[in-house]
Amino acid sequence: MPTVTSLDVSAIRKEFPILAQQMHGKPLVYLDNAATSQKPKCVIEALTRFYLMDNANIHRGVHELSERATQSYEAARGKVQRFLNAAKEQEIIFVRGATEGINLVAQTYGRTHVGAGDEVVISALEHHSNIVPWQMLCEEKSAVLRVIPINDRGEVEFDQFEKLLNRRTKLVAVSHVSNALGTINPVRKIINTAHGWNVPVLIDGAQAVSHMRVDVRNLDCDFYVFSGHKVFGPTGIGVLYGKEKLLEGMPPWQGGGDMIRSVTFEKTIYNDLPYKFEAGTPNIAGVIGLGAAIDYLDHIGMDAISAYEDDLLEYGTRALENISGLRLIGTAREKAGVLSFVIDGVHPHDAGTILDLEGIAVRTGHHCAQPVMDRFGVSSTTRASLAFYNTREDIDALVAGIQKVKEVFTV
Ligand code: 7TS
Repeated sequence: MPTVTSLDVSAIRKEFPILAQQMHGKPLVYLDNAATSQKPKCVIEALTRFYLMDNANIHRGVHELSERATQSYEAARGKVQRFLNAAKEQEIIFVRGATEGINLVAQTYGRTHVGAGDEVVISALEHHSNIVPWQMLCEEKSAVLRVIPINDRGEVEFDQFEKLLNRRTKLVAVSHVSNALGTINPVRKIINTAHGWNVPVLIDGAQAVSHMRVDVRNLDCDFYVFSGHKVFGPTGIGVLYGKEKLLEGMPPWQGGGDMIRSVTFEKTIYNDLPYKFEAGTPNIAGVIGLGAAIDYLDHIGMDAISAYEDDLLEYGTRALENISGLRLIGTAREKAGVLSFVIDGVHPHDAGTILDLEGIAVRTGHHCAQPVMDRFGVSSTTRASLAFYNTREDIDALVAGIQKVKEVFTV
């Protein structure tokens, strides 16, 4: 198998000081990127610089510091717009993360468009944060949640999706990439088909943006959400993209400062997009840090990252397939970033604990996707999840760690 050499991974790793550590006396092998990604120095420096030199509240001060903070904050909105290829900056709403973005859409668009007997369609691959907000909405409105089933590889059954759509369908919400299995969903096809019924589509991109170029105009999705911390940015910041026309028609979610144009006790006039949805002092430093992460990714190139990771995932898949007694959970033909597995006779939690002693960080559990676990008849898996700073050596260390796990459990 040829190695993709377009990324200088050893130079890249120097940008992530956290990786150059030992855990339990072993070099850290960080394979928990689906939970959260590590931050390059430039992101950490952007946060530090903001607090050292530029800290002020935004959109309100006449003084220079506030002006500077506002400019950096709004410049980051432009970076996100270009990163997603959105048509306008006003279509980028800063939120706390993917979870908050989905809840915002459920509580505004959902509450105004979904009524008794209407239907919301999700897939069987969803993270709890793309299930529970829709369940809450459906319960409140006496609407029905419909679920696209998945096959034994962990791929959505597209023909079943087509059958679920009808004139009561008011929204489709699906992940771009599954966090538990790594399946890349055929979102373009899903969006086209839903649009055939005039049904808008929300894409949960939490696990996609760090692995591939995302173009919301090309996808033609109506809403797209992601979290900054999974794309090498800070925690506590995320993005909701929405088509301007839809966002314009939605009521605000939270009320407070910055989201109004004028307030009297009789009537409040709401602010324009995007501020209508950004009540209160936002996570200014987080936004600026996210902007720095996007600059960094632009510099490396999402296409180079995708190609490198595809090769690494292929290498990892082959390596794990060759381990007897190990079963990969999630073998979709289109996958990104995730190797989820179970080992005969070993509880995933025990596997994770032994791997940790070898310096290998993985996640074990249901990955906030319990219905996926149920579908595969397991209560949990061990999940290794990749980023572009991972290497074949990391995979080799994982394989050696798994052998150790097996030794411990066969004695
Ligand atoms: N959607 C998907 C597909 C996710 O993987 C996650 C987090 C979320 C939404 C929620 O993101 P948040 O930043 O708002 O919490 N997934 C994981 C995971 O797989 N392990 O830890 C968090």
